[in-house]
Amino acid sequence: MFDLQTLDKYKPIDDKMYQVMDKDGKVIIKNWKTGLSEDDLVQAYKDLLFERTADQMAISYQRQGRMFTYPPNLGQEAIHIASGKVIKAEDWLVPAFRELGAWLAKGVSLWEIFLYFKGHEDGSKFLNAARMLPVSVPIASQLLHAVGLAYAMKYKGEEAAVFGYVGDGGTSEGDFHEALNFAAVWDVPVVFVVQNNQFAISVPLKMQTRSKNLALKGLAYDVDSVLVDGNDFLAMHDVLAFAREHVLKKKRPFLIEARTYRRGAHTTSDDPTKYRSKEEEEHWAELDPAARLQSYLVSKKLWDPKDEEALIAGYKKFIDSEFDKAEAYPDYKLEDVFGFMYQEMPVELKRQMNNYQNFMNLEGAQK
Ligand SMILES: Cc1ncc(C[n+]2csc(CCOP(=O)(O)OP(=O)(O)O)c2C)c(N)n1
Ligand SMILES: [Mg+2]
Repeated sequence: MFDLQTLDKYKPIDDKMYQVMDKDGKVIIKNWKTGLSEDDLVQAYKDLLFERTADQMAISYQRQGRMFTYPPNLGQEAIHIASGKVIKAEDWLVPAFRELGAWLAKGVSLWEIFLYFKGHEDGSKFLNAARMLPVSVPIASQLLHAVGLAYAMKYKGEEAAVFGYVGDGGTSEGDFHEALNFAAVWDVPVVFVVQNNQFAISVPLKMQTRSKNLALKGLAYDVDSVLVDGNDFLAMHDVLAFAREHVLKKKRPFLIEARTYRRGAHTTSDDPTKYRSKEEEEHWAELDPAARLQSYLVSKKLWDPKDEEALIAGYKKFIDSEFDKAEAYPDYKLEDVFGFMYQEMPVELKRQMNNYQNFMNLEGAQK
């Protein structure tokens, strides 16, 4: 349980990090209780395994040349699965691009995600996910949209929260600071979730900021903030559930720095062996969120690792069938590349489209 007293105890200025489990999945807080049922805890672990399996297979499809690019989630799943358990249907989810498990919990279909990373914008339609924005590639720009959405909800008198995601690198962007400032000045219910995975592509955190931690950055804007172990599912769930209640009750924003590690590459175009050590990777492998949640569940006699192989085999079949759906989806039409900018296409854009069409009709151009 995380409450106001806990918030007071974990002051970002003291660089204290909220943690429920140690690296072996043992609870380290006396008299700690979770807000989740046993079934929820088991389902959370299954969801984590599903995200991890889908992630590995996505990398493999990309390596087979069947998908353009992909940003791996390995190591950060506890943040995503805890988010999925907390974010309600009426809340908005405003993603960056590395929150796969949270998107799935919101109702996005895996085949849509594959379609998007195959370069097809229809993958952002999210046919079954209400209240979720598309992936935002311009780093941190999404947080301004998150604040705008929260302001609109406040204006309409809606009681719901907005969850906006950003990376550690994103906290160096002006948009991050503008978003925090507006959220605080306008008194809007946004939960900012900073996934501090230690890197912005190849730039390590210590070259990114001189701030002791990233939760501190919220305080200057009078935004309540906390640093939490992002590889600790139980801690993440506590803090996210508290944050949702807090922003709705106080009608104020809240910032969470989730400390984690991107165990994979930045995207499938990256090679992290060029800029980080094996020792560092091994250190973080020991703090892996799946292993810790598994140990916790085993110690509570809620899980038997023997069941995992069959479960994952079933997931793989399903994931393959979702990829087949994405591959069977019709190609986009040339007009679609130009068509979504304006309600009516301006003359200049039409001219460009015609030029492009003519070019594509030249012999050999289609190659
Ligand atoms: C405004 C902007 N600048 C640069 C880039 C190129 N870029 C893509 S991802 C990335 C690093 C982001 O790091 P972080 O915010 O820590 O997120 P992570 O990739 O670690 O999840 C950069 C610089 C971009 N997409 N947008
Ligand atoms: Mg990062």
